[in-house]
Amino acid sequence: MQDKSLLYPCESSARRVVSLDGMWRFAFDPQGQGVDKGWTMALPESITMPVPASFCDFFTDKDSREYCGDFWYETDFFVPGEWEGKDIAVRFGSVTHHARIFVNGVEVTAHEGGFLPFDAAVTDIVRYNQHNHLAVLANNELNETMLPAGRTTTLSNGKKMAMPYFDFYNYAGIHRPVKLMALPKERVLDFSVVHSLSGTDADVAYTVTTNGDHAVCVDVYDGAEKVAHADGKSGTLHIENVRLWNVHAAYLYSFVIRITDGETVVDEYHEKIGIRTFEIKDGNFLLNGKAVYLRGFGKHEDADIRGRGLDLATVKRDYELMKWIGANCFRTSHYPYAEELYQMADEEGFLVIDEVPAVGFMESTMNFLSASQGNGKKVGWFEKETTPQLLENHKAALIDMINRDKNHASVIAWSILNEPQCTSEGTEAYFKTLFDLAHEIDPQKRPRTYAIVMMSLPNNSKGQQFADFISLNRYYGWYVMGGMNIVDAEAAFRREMDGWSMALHGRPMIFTEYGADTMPSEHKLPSVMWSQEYQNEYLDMNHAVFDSYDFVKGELVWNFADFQTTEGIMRVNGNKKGIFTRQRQPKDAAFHFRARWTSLPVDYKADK
Ligand code: BDP
Repeated sequence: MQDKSLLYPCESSARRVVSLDGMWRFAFDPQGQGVDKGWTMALPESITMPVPASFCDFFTDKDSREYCGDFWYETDFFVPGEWEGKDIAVRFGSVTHHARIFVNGVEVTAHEGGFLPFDAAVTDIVRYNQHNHLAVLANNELNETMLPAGRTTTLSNGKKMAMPYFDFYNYAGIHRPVKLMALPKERVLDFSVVHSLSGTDADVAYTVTTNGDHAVCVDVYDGAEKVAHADGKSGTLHIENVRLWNVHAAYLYSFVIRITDGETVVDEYHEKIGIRTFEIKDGNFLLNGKAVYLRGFGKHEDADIRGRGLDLATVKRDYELMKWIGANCFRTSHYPYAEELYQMADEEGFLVIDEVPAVGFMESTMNFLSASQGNGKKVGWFEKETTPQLLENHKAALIDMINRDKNHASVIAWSILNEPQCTSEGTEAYFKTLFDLAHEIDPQKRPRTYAIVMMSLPNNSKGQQFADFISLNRYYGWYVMGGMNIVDAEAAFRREMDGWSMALHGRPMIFTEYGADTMPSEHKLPSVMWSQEYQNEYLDMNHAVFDSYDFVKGELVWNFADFQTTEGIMRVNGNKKGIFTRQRQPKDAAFHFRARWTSLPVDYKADK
């Protein structure tokens, strides 16, 4: 199967999907000897390992939890005889960070990047009506051409250690569902939709890509009722009296794409799609033509025990909490999340800023975890020997993210980097390539942004002119002038905002990060930093600043919940800036946000 497709697996009259999730077998391979020793066919010694999950937090010894290098997963899967004549593929939601896939001992594919899906074509290798062997050789080392960026060091005992340039734990493993698929030889590879509204009706311009020449048609259903039909690989679907997708009031239509040969259905693909428009106009975010003020979080895929592995129970709890608190938006900091999260956002009416894993693009000066260990250096990130390769990897991840997520109503914008070092000469060329690419491949031409680090100001941020809206990560009153100094922090913050007001040229600004580490155990009157009282004072100051600048059109606090990081003197078993604990219970600040976000009008500051 040559034809790459990032479509989410679906069952239909022409397609079969079987989950391969469950208890697999697992082994570390610190010497990198597995391939030579035939581990592709069977692991000589293995332990059990659940899929999907990070392997790290199951272990009770530190060497295993912190393991860095090659590791293997294996399982068996059965291929039904009635699938003969179809194309067979194994689809991984994600494997972090590098993966080589072997079926019955034969290498079928390899993939770079730990946060996006890929397929392994196995049609010519599988044995029908029999069990087949599936092995995954993965690796979690970091380097500077990767997204996310970091490096790998070797300790005096010979063991490797990951040195992330980013502030989240380097969880690794098979993080997302694994599926076995039987697909028709001639099939839908991709499709896209672009919505426009006229009065009470909608026009959905669509394009379908297939690997054949047979006829294509698209039907749209509202429940059981067919509401639109069009023939051809591209065209327009007209929906009368459309029920639009909206914030906290989602509505999804069922799109069915068919390839037909006379009366015979060759392929059939289903997807639920919300119809809405999203644009920036006159400094506002407009959803279906109406202004919306963004409120919500920067998040992580992170939870006890399973690490970064997809856990639908945690996903459900997170959405319930986000509804309770009055949020309407989140950023997938700092990587594209599992597809199931965007499906939930579509169902629940949340707005998503989708971020590619371009994080750690700064030589450790801002990465205090590393800098605090004496590794801080100042060089331009986009003038390094590694930059050309990094750019290639960045482009590949951006293309796959946009292609994967482009039809979600919930996805309103692309975040192309988080906190890059963007003051040096190479920045502009690097940024331009990626911002142009995002525009070129997204049929809906969603706005593009990147999260701008502290000290990157309007006069020294070389990439900011490419952003359709400005996203700031700011920590006035935490990293900068915290505690009693918060008065000066506010004054400095306002000075910076005055500077930005001259550089926006009509673009809206949002905060993609602001927050204060807070131990749920600590209360103190009057406050001290790290206490719950200080978190609220910090938020009051920040919100007062946001409220006095009309061009601020959104606030995404850092972070939804406490999350695991590398150990270090700046972190107490993880980052504690959560508004909820890692176990998803509220800190005092959660009630603070609930009061604010449920009372701010949907279109707060719209007429300003
Ligand atoms: C920013 C990063 C984020 C960190 C956060 C923090 O974008 O990943 O977790 O600061 O320090 O620099 O809490």
